[in-house]
Amino acid sequence: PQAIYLKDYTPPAFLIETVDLDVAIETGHATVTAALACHRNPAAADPSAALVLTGEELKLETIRLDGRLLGQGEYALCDDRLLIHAELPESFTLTTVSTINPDGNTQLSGLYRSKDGYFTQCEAEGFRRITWFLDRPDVMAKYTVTIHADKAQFPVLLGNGNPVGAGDEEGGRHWAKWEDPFRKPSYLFAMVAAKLDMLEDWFVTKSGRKVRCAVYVEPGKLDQCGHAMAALKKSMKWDEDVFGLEMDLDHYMIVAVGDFNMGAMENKGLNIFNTKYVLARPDTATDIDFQNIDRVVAHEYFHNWTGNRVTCRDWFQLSLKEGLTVFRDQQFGMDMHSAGVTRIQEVRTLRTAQFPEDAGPMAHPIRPASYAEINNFYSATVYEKGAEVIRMIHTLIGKDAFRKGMDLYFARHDGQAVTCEDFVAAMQDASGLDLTQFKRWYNQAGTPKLVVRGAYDAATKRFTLDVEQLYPATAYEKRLEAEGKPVARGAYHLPLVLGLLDADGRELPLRLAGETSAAGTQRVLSVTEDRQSFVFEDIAAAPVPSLLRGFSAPVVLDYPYTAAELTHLMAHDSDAFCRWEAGQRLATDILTAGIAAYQAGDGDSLAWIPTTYADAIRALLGSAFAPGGDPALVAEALALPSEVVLIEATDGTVDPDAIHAARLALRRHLARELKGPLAAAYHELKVDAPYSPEAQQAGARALRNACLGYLAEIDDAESRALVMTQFDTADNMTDTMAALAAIAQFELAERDDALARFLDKWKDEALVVDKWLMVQSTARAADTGQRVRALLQHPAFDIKNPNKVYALIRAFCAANPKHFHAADGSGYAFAADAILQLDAMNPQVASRIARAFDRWRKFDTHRQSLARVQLARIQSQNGLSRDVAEVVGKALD
Ligand code: B3K
Ligand code: ZN
Repeated sequence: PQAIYLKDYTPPAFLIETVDLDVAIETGHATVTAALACHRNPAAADPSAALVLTGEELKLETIRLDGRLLGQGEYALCDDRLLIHAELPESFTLTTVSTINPDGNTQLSGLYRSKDGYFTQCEAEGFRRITWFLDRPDVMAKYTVTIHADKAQFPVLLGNGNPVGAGDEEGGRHWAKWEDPFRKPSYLFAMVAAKLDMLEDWFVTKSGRKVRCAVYVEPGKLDQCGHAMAALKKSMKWDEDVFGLEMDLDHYMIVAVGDFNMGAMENKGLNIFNTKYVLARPDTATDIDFQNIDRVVAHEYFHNWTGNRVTCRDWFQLSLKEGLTVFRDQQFGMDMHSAGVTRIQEVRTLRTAQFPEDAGPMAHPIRPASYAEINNFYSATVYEKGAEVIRMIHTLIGKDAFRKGMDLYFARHDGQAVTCEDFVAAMQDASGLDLTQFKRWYNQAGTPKLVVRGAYDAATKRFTLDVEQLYPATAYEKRLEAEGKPVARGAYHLPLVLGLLDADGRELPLRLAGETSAAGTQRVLSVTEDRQSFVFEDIAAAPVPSLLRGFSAPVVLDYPYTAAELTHLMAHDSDAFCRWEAGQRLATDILTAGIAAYQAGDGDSLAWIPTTYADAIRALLGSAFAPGGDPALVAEALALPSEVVLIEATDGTVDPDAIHAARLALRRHLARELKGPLAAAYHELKVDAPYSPEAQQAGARALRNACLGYLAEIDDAESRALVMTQFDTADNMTDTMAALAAIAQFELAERDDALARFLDKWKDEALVVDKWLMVQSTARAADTGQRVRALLQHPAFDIKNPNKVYALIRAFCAANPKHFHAADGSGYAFAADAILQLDAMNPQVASRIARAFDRWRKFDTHRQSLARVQLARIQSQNGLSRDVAEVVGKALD
């Protein structure tokens, strides 16, 4: 597919002042009339450029210029473009009438049918599937929309902004008109015509305006939207308190739909959400689901300022709104739940999804210089690493300067479509810190490695840290180089937050060479050079450095910690992330030895497990019950690095079987060694209060279920009985799923019985059925591959529904490496079959599955040849979408 380049950006030749849409939904089709008030853009490069509108899968009926019907010859249709040949005045109204087919729209982009009615998704380029338009974010207009539909079938008609009229029409139909007072890019347009129930509430803003908040859901599900509503009101309050940002509309609506490609969408005043991020009841949703709802509701709400009021000039700038908004929802999460746990979970996400992306064929900086299909760049890099980049600015300039920078950004750019440079300039001007070098984070791909070495000199009482950055070129730079568009690379500017611990675990006062007195026990070092040294004075004895606190930069840290030092940090570090990280590092070192042992045929001897390891974990478990202990943090620490993380941590060829075997053996070893304390903790942590998803209860459940997971590894009658009892008696979905996930590993009759009972109970709750699918697709049981294939035919599965596809197919391919990378190639063939089938109906979903092949070159030559066959088979498919073609093409490059 053809790549497009950031450097080719030019301003649009025309601008659109107002858009007046009329959408009549009939059986089998919809008629869209669009009146666009246009004028030439004074900033256009070519003042005589032609007007070219974009449209996709539209049937053009008529076109008028200031009311005059245009004849043949006065316009031309070519591919997805509508070219106006007629002479154009400085400003004019262009009115098109087109027919579209929302019922046949399986891509779920544009206007489409779902069970309860019609919904839209316009980001990134879906508006062109509704009408002819200048479908690019730097064209901002005021919109009105009039919707007509059958009244009995689709009683709820919604648009952005305020309702300004409604009425009945003949034939049992009705209409409603909505007007959005704010200028916006087309990707933020939304409309809904459906049968839905509504929960209503009110929020009074800090300046005293009353905002109507409404959550619309499938009829009968009102008892599942209270949490989303509460999350919305908390978000509104938080954004006022922390950033001074107030809701600007009288209506804020959230509509939940079961068929949705991603999580949710921030359309102005009319968010459309995947049901997964709205619906929740204690018996249907887990603690994590409740937390995710908080975060996604907050994220979409925060976009109202970071994304909607100030938007992106072009799609290369996507991280301008996404990185910043993820950062904001992360801060919200840290304030609402446990800050440490939240940060740890984010780092885990980054390592599971973003580090592999940076190391694979789809590597790109948070602001890519080129892409073929923009939908492929709603990536972990743009979102999660984008948020890390914002966080680094926050760390480098501090919270107060950051807030000033935000204020300046809005003062300068409210109502505009801007670039990442504009954001960084506001931060630089507000803080006075030169961010020129920092901007490399926007242009360079790859995860830098920070090689740090410490040296203590007893004679001078100095501790010296030598820091070196490594940032070799990635697939991204290599490709641009080959295309003759090389990217300059250089050292990053990053904050290295650290402390030093003495032998008793106390934090040492820190005085850097050249300073007259010590300032605190934690410092933010500004790393800017390829190699740099930092000297700490007055250090009485060799310290243990606590490095990269709070994960202060998205890098791989290379420091030669000994097992004793790691255990010391696990026990004493004041930084929750560093305590967790020390445990992960210790486990990774042990597992690396275990993997080698399994490859050498000696894994089962367990000689690779240090005798002291179980003691360290015993102490860790005990710390949850000590004064000030935090069960939620201990639960995080008890989780060994996942197989996916271990794959990334492997230097050289990955052996997924050895990784699986070593990790499982270590879990079983801990379960046997710590059976008593695990069982005691399990009983002690039982929550007696009525269910609430708040952090303290959720933390207790998390640790209790982590203990259950370990105990289940013992796999004897006693542990199986414990798991079955929890499954049978749990009164909330968190505990039910924890038990079911353990049961799904058993290859016993109990498993099939439990799965059948679960499905029978929940077959009418689509989101719970997704859990049922996923617990099977991620199981380690030997027959998982066959079972997943069989489930494709199960009535509970539906390939047209993205949530079902993600639960069964994507989870298998992305979160079950042992089976996806099966040595017989069955996992690869399964994925390729699914990708080809999906591509014909929903390229965005197909392309996400295709990303499972990203790391195929890290495996042995046998697996590589099996993967290559499947990738080539996909690539040779006729009519392959641009989405999948880009992913597969880059994988094979
Ligand atoms: N902005 C949307 C994502 C749109 C994805 C288009 N393929 C959700 C979000 O980030 O809030
Ligand atoms: Zn977003």
